[in-house]
Amino acid sequence: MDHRSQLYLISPPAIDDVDEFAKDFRLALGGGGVACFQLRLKNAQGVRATHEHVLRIAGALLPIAREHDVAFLINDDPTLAASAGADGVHIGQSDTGYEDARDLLGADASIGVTCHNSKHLALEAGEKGADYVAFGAFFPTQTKATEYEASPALIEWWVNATTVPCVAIGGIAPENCAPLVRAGADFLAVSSAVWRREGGPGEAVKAFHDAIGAA
Ligand code: 3NM
Repeated sequence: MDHRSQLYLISPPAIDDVDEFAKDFRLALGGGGVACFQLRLKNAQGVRATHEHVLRIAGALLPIAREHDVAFLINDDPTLAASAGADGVHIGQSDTGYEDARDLLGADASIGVTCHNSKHLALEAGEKGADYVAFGAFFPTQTKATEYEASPALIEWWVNATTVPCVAIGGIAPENCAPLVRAGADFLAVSSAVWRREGGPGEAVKAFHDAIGAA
């Protein structure tokens, strides 16, 4: 199969020192091959950073994403995504609905929808026009308290059934991503495996590319 998964980075759950994080961000993006970044400032209990804080961090990181031609999404809140000038939003099932998000952000925005492990939710989102559907969690993660478990078979089913891109999420690392790549995941969405990697974020992105290439 010549279809290869692309990398979708999710921010660490908290960014206190944006200048410090900007260095890591540049290391992650510097080697190329990152398609998308989602600013997700929310702890494992689901507590979100203030709008003011998110806007400040977005203001610092958005130009860096632009420099590297990386799409910049904000999680949960389309109004905040619009205020930040982001390229789109990633919405959960309990956030603003897809149609309202589209009305707010316009036809060109990228809007992705969390669908857990549900074919039904994903088909519904795809039919409405979502730019991608996200499935997870594939592996245990400390980044988010997850209620759902997804399997590579779901990805395989999805890519055979539809043309809407799918994002795999949850505990994905270079060491465990091969089954998701082989199943045909369009994107691997990853947080801790990049920002908490011992060798640093640049090495992590390279390790993902090596693993995707070898899968
Ligand atoms: N959503 P990490 S799992 C943001 O299952 C998020 O919907 C998930 O971070 C879901 O790569 C998850 O560190 C955490 O596991 C992703």
